[in-house]
Amino acid sequence: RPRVLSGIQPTAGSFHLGNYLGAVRQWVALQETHDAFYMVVDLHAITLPQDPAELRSNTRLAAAQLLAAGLDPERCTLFVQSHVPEHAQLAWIMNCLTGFGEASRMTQFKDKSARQGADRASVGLFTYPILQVADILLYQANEVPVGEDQRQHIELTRDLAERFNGRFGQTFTIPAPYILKETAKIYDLQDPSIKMSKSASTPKGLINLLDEPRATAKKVKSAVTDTGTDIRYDAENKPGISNLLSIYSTLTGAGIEELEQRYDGKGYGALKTDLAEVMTDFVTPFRERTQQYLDDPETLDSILAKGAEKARAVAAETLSQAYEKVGFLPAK
Ligand code: AQP
Repeated sequence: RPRVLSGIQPTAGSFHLGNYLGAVRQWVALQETHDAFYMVVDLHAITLPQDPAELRSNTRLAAAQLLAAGLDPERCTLFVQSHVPEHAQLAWIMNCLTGFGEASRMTQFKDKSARQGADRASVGLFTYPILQVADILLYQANEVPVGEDQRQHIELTRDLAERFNGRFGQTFTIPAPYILKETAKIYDLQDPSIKMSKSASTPKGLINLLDEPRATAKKVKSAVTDTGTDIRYDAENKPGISNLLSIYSTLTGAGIEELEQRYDGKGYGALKTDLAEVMTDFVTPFRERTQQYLDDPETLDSILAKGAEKARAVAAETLSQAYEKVGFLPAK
């Protein structure tokens, strides 16, 4: 079976709708057809300041949400990044293969460091994409299911894998991004020109999956649309309504054209009211399942411990090949 690898940060507390539709939903589907490795990326989280106790509880919370979303530990390997030290070890080698200018071109770093103030941004934030390179290459992943915002990092991964292979001999699989067009980028409900994001969105524009369902329904009903009345998918001229149609279509399985016909002449209000209900039906059981996993931390921790063991077996094998190729003297 081809292999997939992806990760999600534990920082947000709750996943948002963009995380779910852009990435996690695909993870759930891919565990049926692929040898799937998914992780909570706590090493990535500390690129921004974290409260230690919160980081720990957010890591469990992220794992609980992944299980609630449908990941099945029998079908995939679910683990916490810091439980597998090989990530940091391979990242060091990759750091040494990356040009400073090359790393400086990563747009996510530019955006995030600008938001923080360039002087306050950590070196860890700068090398974040290179840790991601190591994450992917350690598992010899063929595909990486992510949202559009990660495409540049996958390109960097491909470049560095080719560079390493070219310099030291065939070692790493060259991965491809797995990005679904319809959900590659979910937009902020109040400002459909920006992606829904935990750090850039306003609270009203961001759907957190663990929020009170009624608050979520309210956000959907007050989503920004345009001045027209017709319900038509047109990302350029009607970005707000197109975003709602994408969300609706993905959550229900109804095609965009089918939705356009269903709401023909009915106005934005009807679409929003129905989407609010669809969203409520989705988040209500999701919250309950998440809470069930949180109520049983022993089971959760044991799932993560088993996942880490499986992940380490693969990661250690790749790392030892890389160490040998680079020329490190084996420890006796
Ligand atoms: N709006 C989005 N649409 C589609 N996919 C998205 N992803 C994030 N936002 C959207 C995808 O979610 C996965 C996990 O994201 P993450 O938590 O690891 O990273 P992130 O990009 O830091 O999440 P945010 O909310 O976008 O954080 P900030 O605001 O800090 O930048 C990834 O596959 C991502 O593509």
